[in-house]
Amino acid sequence: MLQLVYFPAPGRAEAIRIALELSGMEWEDVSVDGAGFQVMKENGELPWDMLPVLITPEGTIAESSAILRFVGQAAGLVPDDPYQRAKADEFIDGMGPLAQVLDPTFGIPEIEERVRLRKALFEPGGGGARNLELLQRKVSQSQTGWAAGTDDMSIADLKLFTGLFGLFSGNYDGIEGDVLSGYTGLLEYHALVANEPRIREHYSNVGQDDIRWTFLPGAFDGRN
Ligand SMILES: N[C@@H](CCC(=O)N[C@@H](CS)C(=O)NCC(=O)O)C(=O)O
Repeated sequence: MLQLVYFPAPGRAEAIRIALELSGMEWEDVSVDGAGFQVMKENGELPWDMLPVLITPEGTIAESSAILRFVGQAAGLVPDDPYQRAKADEFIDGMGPLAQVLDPTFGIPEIEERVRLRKALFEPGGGGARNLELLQRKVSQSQTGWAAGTDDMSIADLKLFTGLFGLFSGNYDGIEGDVLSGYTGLLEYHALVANEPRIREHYSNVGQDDIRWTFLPGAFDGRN
């Protein structure tokens, strides 16, 4: 039995959750709050003092991308071809700056200041907008439509789909879904992944009021 431990949000665990579901392996989704996180940290249960971690019979794996590669293999989402596998890895590693774009805003206690800084991130020239433009360029250059140009959907797509569109769920004050209306290439990519049969099935019980609404087909239609 595998246990994925994270906070009760999609965040850095969501791509892993999809891959675990698609892998058919037995696993448990374990949610902890801030206090639970502190306990794990103080007990030395977190290899890099952070979540998510995957607890396996052999030991604990940390770092969301490493866990994704591990479970993605079992889900058939790691390309067999070495070049394609390297391109998927390249894409995942290249997404680092997107994951970090909000990090400096989390420690800001005043909501007005947090909202102001986050809105600025997605205005022209902001760090968030630069990441969106880069990612849009990457997906538009793909010959197959999949993020890393692989023949089929790969772990890079799970990482991009959840990591990018999850930012616009409303969970992060100041980041609204209408930001994406100017990024038609990213919205086309959203449609490709959200309508992929395995992804569609995975989110089939999710409603519009769920935090995961951003992963549903047509989620951003008419939001401008
Ligand atoms: N590079 C790590 C980053 C993990 C990370 O930033 N985790 C955050 C939650 S998304 C965390 O554990 N924060 C708690 C803290 O640092 O106090 C990964 O991708 O797994």
